[in-house]
Amino acid sequence: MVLVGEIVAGLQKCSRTLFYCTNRKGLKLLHRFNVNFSSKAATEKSVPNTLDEYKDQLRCSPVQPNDPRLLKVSILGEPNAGKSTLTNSLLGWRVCSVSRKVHTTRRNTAAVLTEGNTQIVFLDTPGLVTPDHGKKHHLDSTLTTGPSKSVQHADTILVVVDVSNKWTRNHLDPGILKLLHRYPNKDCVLVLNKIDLLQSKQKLLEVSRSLTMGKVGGKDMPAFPSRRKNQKISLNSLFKVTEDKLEENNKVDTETGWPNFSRVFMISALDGNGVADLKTYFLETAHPSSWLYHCSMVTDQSPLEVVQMAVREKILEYLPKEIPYNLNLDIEMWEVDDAGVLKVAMSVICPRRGLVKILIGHRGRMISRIAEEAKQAVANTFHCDVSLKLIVKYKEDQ
Ligand SMILES: Nc1nc2c(ncn2[C@@H]2O[C@H](COP(=O)(O)OP(=O)(O)OP(=O)(O)O)[C@@H](O)[C@H]2O)c(=O)[nH]1
Ligand SMILES: [Mg+2]
Repeated sequence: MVLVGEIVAGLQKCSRTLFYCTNRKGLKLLHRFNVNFSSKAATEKSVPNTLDEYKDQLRCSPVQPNDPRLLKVSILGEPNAGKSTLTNSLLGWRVCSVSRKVHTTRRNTAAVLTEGNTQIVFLDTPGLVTPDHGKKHHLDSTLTTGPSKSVQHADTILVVVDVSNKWTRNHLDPGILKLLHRYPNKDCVLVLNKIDLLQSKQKLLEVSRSLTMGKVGGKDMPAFPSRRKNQKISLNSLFKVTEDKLEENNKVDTETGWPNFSRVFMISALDGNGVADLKTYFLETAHPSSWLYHCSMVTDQSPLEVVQMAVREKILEYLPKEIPYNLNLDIEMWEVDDAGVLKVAMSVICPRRGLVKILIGHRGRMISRIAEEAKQAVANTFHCDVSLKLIVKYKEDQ
C-alpha cells in the first residue's frame, strides 16, 4: 500500500521523469494519472486485453534506440502453408490464429519482434487466392487484396511453401509469381516449411531446385551429390555449397519458380527446426531506419479481434468445412476483474437451426471443448488468466 502510494505521489510530482513501466498494472497507473504515455519508456512487451490499453499502445510513439534498425517482412504463401505458425514461432508468442483449415487468417496482421536495436515487422497475410476464387466462395475482399497490399510496403518478401503437399510443392503459385515479378528489386527469401513431414532430402532438394529454377543468391544450385547407401548428408552443408560454389546445372522448367531468391531455408514452423537461422537472417539484414512501433508492441490486433480469431480458429478446427465461415461472433461482455482475470462472454450466431445443434454437440461437449481451447489460446496471447463463455444462438438472415 505504502509502495503504491509512493509511486502515485511520485507520478504526480515528477511528470517529466522517465518512467519505466514494467507491467500491466503499471500501464494502468500511467493511464489513470494521464501521464503522457508516448514520452515514457514502457519496456515490457504486452498484448493489451482492454481497448483503452490497446489504444494507448497504438498511440505511443516509439522511443528510438541508438542506431535503430528496421525490416518489414511480408509473409506470402498458399492457404495452409504455415504462415501464421511461422509468425508465432519467429516471435515466440502466440499472436496469430492457426488451424488445419484454409483461410484461417482473414486480414493482414502485423507481428512485431524487437530485439536490441532492431525491429522486425512481420506481416502475416491471408493465403493467396485469385479474385475469381474469392468471388466464387464469397470470401471477404481482405483475403484477396491483403497479400499484394502487404508486399507494397515490405523490404523483404518471404514465400512459404508446404513441402508436404505434393500437389503444390513443385511450382510457385501464379499469384505469388506475379507479385515477385511486380517487385523484382525486393529481397526475396524462400521457406520450405513442414520438413518434419518430408524426410527425403533428395525430394527437398528437388523441390527447392524447382521453386528457385536452380538459382539461389545469384548462383546456380549444385547438382545433388551422388552418395553411398546410408550416408548422411546435411542440408545445411548442401546449401553452403549452393552459396559457395558455382556449378553447371541442368536447367529446370522456366515456369515453376523464381530465380532471384537470395536464400532458401528448410524449416518446421511447428517444431521450430530451422526457425532460429531464419530469424538471424532477418536481424542481420535489417537496415538503418527508425522503428515503426513502440518496443512494447507485439501485434496490431485489437483485443476483440484476438478473442474472435481464437474462437473462430477452434470452430474451424472442429467443425465441418463450410460451417465456420457462416457464423457471426459477437462480444456480449468484456471485463477485467481486480485479480487481473479477463472475463469474456461471446455469442456464436448461427444462420441455420441445424448448425446450433452441431455446434453445441452431444451434451454440450463440442461447444465446451471449443470454449476451453479458445480460452487457452487467448490466455497464451494476453499472458493473463481468462474466463470465456460461449453462447450459441440462432438468428435468421444475419
Ligand atoms: N507438421 C507440420 N505442420 C505444420 C507446420 N507448420 C504449420 N503446420 C500446420 O499447418 C496448418 C496450417 O497452419 P497455418 O499457420 O494456419 O497456415 P496459414 O498459411 O497461416 O493458413 P491460412 O491463414 O489459412 O492461409 C496447421 O494445422 C498447422 O499446425 C510444420 O512445420 N509442420
Ligand atoms: Mg494464417
